[in-house]
Amino acid sequence: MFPPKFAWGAATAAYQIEGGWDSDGKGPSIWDTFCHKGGGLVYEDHSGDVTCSSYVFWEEDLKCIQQLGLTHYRLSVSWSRLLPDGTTKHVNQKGVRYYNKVIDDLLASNVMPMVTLYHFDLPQALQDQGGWTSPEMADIFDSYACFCFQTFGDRVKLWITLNEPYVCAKLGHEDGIFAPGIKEPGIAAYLVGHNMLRAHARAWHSYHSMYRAKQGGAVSLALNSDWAEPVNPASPDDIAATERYLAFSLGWFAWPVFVTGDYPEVMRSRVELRSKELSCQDCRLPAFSKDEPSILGTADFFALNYYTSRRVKAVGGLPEGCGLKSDQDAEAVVDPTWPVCGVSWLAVVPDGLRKLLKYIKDTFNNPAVYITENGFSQVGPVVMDDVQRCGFYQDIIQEVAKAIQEDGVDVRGYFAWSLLDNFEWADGFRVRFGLFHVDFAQPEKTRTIYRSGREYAGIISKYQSQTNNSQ
Ligand code: PNW
Repeated sequence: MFPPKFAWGAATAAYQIEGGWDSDGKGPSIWDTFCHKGGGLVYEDHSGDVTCSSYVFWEEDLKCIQQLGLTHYRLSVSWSRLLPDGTTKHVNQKGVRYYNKVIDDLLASNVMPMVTLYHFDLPQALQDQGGWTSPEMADIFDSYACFCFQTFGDRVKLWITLNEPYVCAKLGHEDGIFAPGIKEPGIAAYLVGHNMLRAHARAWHSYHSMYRAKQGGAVSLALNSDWAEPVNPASPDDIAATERYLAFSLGWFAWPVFVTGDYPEVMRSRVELRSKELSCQDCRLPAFSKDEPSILGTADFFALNYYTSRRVKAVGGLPEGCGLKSDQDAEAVVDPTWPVCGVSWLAVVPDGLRKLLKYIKDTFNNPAVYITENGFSQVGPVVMDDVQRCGFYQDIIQEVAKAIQEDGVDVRGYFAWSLLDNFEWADGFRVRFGLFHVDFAQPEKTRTIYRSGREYAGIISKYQSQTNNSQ
């Protein structure tokens, strides 16, 4: 059983589904630039230029949402579609009109929108001024967030400021495999993470002081985390490495917001130590200023993106080559023999979600939790009759039920990733996460429900009718 007001949702992100990359006055984002560079940064140089054309075919998406019987839909708004140069100096009214229609159509269908302000697509004009490595970004993001609260907040009651700051920092600025493609191991990522936390906090404080009383919504940031267990549960070194692994991923962002207002102690001490060992000028992990609004307490709920679990072991000594990477600071590595399905990084471990939810309850003072993303991908030939994914959704939703009933975790909602097959970042269209198949070869981008989509619709209607009957 699920609580009566449980949110049954699916999620998407603007760059991954909208297309219309330069339509109607939209400014370019860092993903437009990254994809247009070519040279194999993205699988077969795919791009989000057109993708599902949701900018044109929003009403088709709405039909999919209705067909699934969703109570909630998580979408992101494209910053550079609303504010082409990233600042409120110039507002693109056609962008405003588009999202107004999306929001109004959802509400008219009795579907609650959850809106993400930033899902990896920074306006290129802001990247040209240093992007997230610049401390100015906190103020600039705050202005953008206030613009969105002001414009859409009469109808939107669930807000996510930033999606997966970990992925932006690490994949975007350390590994360089996501836009903006910067490879500055161990320095830029910490700086970016820091400015993203400052930006998020600024926006939360603005909502809290200027909009909450009138609009009555809730604001958080979506944090991705794997669940992690030691390779050898009897090894104190592996146990400690597993704790470090979690501290350097989820803890990096969750500790400042939910626990202390600062990074996990083990993260601070390890980065300091290794900075000394590697003769770095300064510690690399920035300090929060006492003169700025606090980071602690700036989330009204816990938003979790969960995909997979890892077995972790300790590594001793400094690895060869560039030793500054944040995962090398953690001195914890993932066991490469852990089985994966679908995309290379996704091992299907449904009970990892239950364990992670319990960990979140115990570590972060029993917050209300929304699972803002969870899903399983298809690679290779299209399988409409995707029984494996039907089993996946059955199993994982069962684990969420157990977390609620047996572990007492306050889970408020579950959002499947994703409503549609879409542009899966560096993997292009090779990897399909949708509950609906999208025919990218057709100009109409025809959406067709997978068997797993029908399965999810069935799960939703089953639980919805149970709660309705018991009321
Ligand atoms: C999330 N990794 O990103 C994003 O929020 C979605 O936009 C994305 O489509 C979804 O997960 C599926 O990948 C991630 O490489 C991207 O570990 C990459 C990783 C994790 C999350």
